[in-house]
Amino acid sequence: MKAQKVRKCPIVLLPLAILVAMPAMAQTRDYYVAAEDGIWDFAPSGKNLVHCPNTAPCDIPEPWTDSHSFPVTRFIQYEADFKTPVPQPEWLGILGPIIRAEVGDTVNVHFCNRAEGAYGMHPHGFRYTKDNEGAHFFGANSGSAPGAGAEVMPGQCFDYTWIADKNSGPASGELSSKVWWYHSHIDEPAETNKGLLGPIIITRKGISIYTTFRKFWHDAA
Ligand SMILES: [Cu+2]
Repeated sequence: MKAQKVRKCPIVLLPLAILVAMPAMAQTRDYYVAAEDGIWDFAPSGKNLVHCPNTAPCDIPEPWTDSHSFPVTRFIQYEADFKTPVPQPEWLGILGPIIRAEVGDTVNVHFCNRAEGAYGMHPHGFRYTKDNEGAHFFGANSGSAPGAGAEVMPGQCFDYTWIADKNSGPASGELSSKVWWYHSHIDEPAETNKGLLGPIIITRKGISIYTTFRKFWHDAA
């Protein structure tokens, strides 16, 4: 009997081959983020889902039983028009948008302060100049004054440029991505407790092509 040869489907494999063969192109990614005051319900279900003596859910203890909404200030992502909010998954909770980059990318964060206090955006993991540090921080060794983006006054905007270099991504042997934080950094403890913080995910060079393809595959299934 003649052995049957398994034939590869060129239609399916060709795009995959192109994707795999494509060099990882460094990208410039733009994010539009505003700081805004608001009210946040910390227990929207009306139940305590976290710290229960036995099994969750349980009742919310006093003095918070009927008082679990408080003033917050948060990072809200918009489209480039700064009018249309970008929806984010509910599981992100109070956090600001996920800022994603691949090693080699440049991220421009267009930040507008629509809140009442002075705030900024300071990233961990990225490389930046002093003006793009976004932290009210005197140079540790140089004593240099805080940069231009350290403190953005109410009603003002600032464009931060952050670079994802090799050390921003995972080291060899680590998983595909590294998670960092960004947050306001004038009075850091007070501002992060108000809600002014969010995640940064930096993937290894070339990985985002795989992620894109996997998403396509997943969506098509
Ligand atoms: Cu920090």
